[in-house]
Amino acid sequence: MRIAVLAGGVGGAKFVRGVRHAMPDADIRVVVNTGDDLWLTGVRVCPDLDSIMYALAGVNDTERGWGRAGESERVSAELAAYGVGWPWFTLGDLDLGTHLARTSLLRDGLTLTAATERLAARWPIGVTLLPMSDQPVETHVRVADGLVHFEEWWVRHRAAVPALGFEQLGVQSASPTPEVLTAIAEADAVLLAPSNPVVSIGTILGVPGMRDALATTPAPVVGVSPIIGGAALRGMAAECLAAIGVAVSADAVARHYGARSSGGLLDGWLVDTADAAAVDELIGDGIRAAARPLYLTTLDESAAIVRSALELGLPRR
Ligand code: FO1
Repeated sequence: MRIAVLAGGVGGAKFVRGVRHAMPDADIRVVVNTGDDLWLTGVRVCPDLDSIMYALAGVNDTERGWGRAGESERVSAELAAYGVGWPWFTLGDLDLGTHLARTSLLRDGLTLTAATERLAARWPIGVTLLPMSDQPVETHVRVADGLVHFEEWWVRHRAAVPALGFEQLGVQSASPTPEVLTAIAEADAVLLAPSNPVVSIGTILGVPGMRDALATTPAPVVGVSPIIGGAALRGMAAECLAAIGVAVSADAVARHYGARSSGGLLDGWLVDTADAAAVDELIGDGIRAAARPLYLTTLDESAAIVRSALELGLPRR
């Protein structure tokens, strides 16, 4: 079975581990958001690609949710002493190994896709990690006094500075990679991870040509709600949704993605039992909805969510 998953960082990593656990023999290709990427102190940092790679390799810091387990910060302290880089955005020593290797491969002329394949080959991660695009697309947040990189808004300001909107710098000249288009076209099922619907899934969808690929694939497209009972599971999905005027609810996000039968994305949508009341209305709107617990607590629970999404019984078109 071939499964394509659209995913962001921390939430996406947990969900993709669930996909791999539920379908260990499947060909799993993960289309990863690169909107958080940035150049910092001379190296290319790809937060969502690294969060998923480290989690699938089992070397991630499960406490912080990002970066490497057993990390040290000697180089980062030196950078801070020199006043270089972002003192509030810690690049650990092991993590810097990843960024240095990636930067070296990019400087050798590899695409981000090829560089990612080289990095991930170090571990048996069991899935294929595919950057959404090989062209840079960087999410910036419009705040009262200008534009800041997403990571500055997210990490330095903890999203406490109201976001007036989001801009993906470079998106107009970006396109999905051939590998991404093939993964979506050849999939038996396409899953939208419960990642941030604005700055993670939304950024992936914003790459010109991505929505067309999802509209034309014969595979059913099934999403998992990142909102449970009106609250975001993690991160700042609530702040992001507010910034684009979408209500913080499981059915509002489904409607934001749209029913495929009326020109949107979704064939199916999983909501948590707390939002079961929305199921009938969503079905009325052409989205095959179902309710089940959606907390990605354990690996078995994550795998059960994935199986529920795949078992929505949606035929290939
Ligand atoms: N998140 C933080 O809250 N503080 C940090 O200092 C930080 C550093 C960092 C370095 C590399 C990297 O790949 C991720 C890092 N993150 C940090 C997490 C990052 O903000 C998130 O992984 C995503 O960008 C949001 O999903």
